[in-house]
Amino acid sequence: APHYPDRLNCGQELLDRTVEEYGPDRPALRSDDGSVWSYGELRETADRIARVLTEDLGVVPGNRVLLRGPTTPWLAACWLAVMKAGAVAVTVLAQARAAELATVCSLARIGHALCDARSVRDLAEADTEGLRITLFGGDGPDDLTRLAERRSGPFRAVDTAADEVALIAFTSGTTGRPKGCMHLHRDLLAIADTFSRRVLRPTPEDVFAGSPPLGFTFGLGGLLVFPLRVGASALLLEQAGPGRLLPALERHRVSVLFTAPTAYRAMLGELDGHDLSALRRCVSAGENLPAATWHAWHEATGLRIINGIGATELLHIFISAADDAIRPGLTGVPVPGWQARVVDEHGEELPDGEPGLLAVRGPVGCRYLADPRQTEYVRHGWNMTGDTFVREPDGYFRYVARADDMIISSGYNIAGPEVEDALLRHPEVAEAAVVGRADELRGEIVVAHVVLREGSELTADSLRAHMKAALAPHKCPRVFVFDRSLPRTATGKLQRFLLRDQPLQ
Ligand code: 3SK
Repeated sequence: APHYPDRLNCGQELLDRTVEEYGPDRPALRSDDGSVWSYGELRETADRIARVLTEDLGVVPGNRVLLRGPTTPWLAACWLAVMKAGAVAVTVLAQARAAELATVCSLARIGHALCDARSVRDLAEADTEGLRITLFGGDGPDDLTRLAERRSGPFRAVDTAADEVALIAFTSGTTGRPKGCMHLHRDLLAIADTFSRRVLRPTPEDVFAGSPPLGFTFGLGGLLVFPLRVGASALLLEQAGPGRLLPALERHRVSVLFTAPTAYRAMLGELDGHDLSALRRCVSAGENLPAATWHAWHEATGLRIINGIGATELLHIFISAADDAIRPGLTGVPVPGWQARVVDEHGEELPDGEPGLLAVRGPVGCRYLADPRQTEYVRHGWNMTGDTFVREPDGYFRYVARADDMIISSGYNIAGPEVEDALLRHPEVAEAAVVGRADELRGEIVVAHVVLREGSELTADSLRAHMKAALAPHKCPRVFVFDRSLPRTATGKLQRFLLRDQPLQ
């Protein structure tokens, strides 16, 4: 695991030290309109914002500052400014509405918010007594953009302890009250010095891009922390749906891509005519990557997707594999610096080959802000991610399902993702989600929700025949439901509980 000095400011490390090492002229942040901020410009903007925070807004070290807006260079500069000012960035997804924002502001005792002028409505409507909102990108006289113009000169990063809280990343999960995951200055460097440095291995020439927003730690790492740590650049896209991503990858000659399995599948249908010759690294996380998707992407592009599992609680990816170490359909091995094992409900390690609960530990741990669920997540010194995995005899970890998504039918344990992988191997299936539904006779039955590719007229009978050829009979879905889309969270995770609760026609 990486070691850091006791005093450490991650904003200083990611920005000032990178400028020192690589010079101010290298490109740092790119936008889809072709504009580029060099490292020198990024540092100057972040320093101006840090001055506004400390000199105009009265922010002092330890204050919590909510950051809200689409993924833009200004949002990134605000994040770096908050770090350098020794304050705590509080992030929440753009999709969060007034009620969730009010909960977050009261839980995290937020005094200040820096908010993109386009994203203010819900925040302004939220019941957030005492919150001071400063907008950026607008045209008001008090807009942060104006205030920052009036402040200049280098800002010396506050001398923070390596284990001071730097970030509170809120996750709403699939259900329940939002949880704030507190991360330290050293944690933000640790994700760059473990997954990024040891598995991804970027160079200063790389151009990063992807779909997860900066408000999701998958995006914060992949689009800001990792490129900055090595002096590379990142293309920040405000709209990064598959339709936008593909042309942007081509136009900006992106070499490192971060996105989720659904986006890889969606891009597969649109690849024709796009020049992706600059692309050399493709990272997939946020959801399980089915082997069918890995192979289809490899066949179409020649690129081997780096699969990974991460969590907001642990900031970024902790099991993965790259290059020749990749085994399609498996997640990989613990990232150097991390440990993982499969345990039973008492925390006892299970033999290889037996499915159980994934337990991990490493340089970053789960620290919920004032939340009793802390003791469910951290048990016996291990972080319990809530996933069921199998450790293969060669040490590779294979994803089975979310622990609460296992289907039990006629006494058999069935993992939805295995059935989904078989569905996705049918060329006319675009998306698939498999859930268990209560059944008097069998306890649960396997139900497949399927989205077909455009123009497909595939019937349940032919899909049933495909599944019978692919899987043991007890795993084959009894019911097929054809949907136009599948319900997903703002971070792209399938909301299986909504499918389970949906009435069958
Ligand atoms: O939540 C996730 O799935 C995730 C994946 C990779 C990195 C970070 C996160 C939060």
